[in-house]
Amino acid sequence: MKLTRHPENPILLPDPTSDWETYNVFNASVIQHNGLFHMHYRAQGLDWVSRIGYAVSTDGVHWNRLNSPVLEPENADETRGVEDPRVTQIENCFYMAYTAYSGSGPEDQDTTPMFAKSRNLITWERIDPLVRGEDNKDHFLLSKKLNGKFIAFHRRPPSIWLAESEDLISWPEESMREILKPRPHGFWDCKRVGGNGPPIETEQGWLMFYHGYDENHTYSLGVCLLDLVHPWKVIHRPKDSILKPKEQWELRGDVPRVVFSCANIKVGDEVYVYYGGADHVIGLAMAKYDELLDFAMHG
Ligand code: BMA
Repeated sequence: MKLTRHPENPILLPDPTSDWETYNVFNASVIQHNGLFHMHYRAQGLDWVSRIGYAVSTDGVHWNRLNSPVLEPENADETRGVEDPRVTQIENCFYMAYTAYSGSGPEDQDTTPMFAKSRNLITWERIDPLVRGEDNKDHFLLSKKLNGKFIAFHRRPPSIWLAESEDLISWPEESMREILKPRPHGFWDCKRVGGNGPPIETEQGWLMFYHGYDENHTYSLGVCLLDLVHPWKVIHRPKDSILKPKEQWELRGDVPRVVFSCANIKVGDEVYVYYGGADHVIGLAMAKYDELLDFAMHG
């Protein structure tokens, strides 16, 4: 099972006439709300600082962008940028997980996994980080609370972890569990793994998308199925990836050989996966929902 690339790829390009999204647009979150697709994406401009831009679409392919970012660095944790947004709607509120990048301090501790909230997808209010003082990113919230608790996925290198919180402020260490590790040498996901976008709820379990990279620093995408009630339990993990860098704009850009995703949404009988190509542009790849689920269960 492989995803099929949309023929109009890449679907979003940097804008050389802008000062904040001049060089790169990548790693986009997309959700559907009130009949529109809403995208939040990471952008880099003349100062090479990452900001988060916003665009809307009626078909998920053609976008109308807002001309200024919706989230910009605001404090010392974010001096070098706000990165890799992942938006989840829970009840009537939107939550954005993003990586604050300070660019100072030890190299493995200069990112902070942050959360912000919004009622309109445009104005965002910062909440709190999931943790501080450790190398941690690739975090996002599950679309449902379980047992009254928010569930977050996050990444403590080299694995995907899960955490629980009653209030999005305190994430007790006792709730943190390692749920998916890299596979042995030779696999596409043998060095590190991290979650993509909020998983899709299915009758068989949470359909979770993740990225992995290998010895050549090639980032690819894959899926696994998590238990509906105990999402820290992996029901099945297919061996093969579902997308590997192949197109010119995935092989060459700001960082070579990267497909990196922050969004996977069900659209009718298909799943749309949005991804950054080589940290430079945004692409879309799709699959039939039934085929993808079958692969996640038996692949
Ligand atoms: C990861 C993240 C992503 C980036 C990827 C490839 O660690 O920082 O933002 O797309 O590396 O460079």
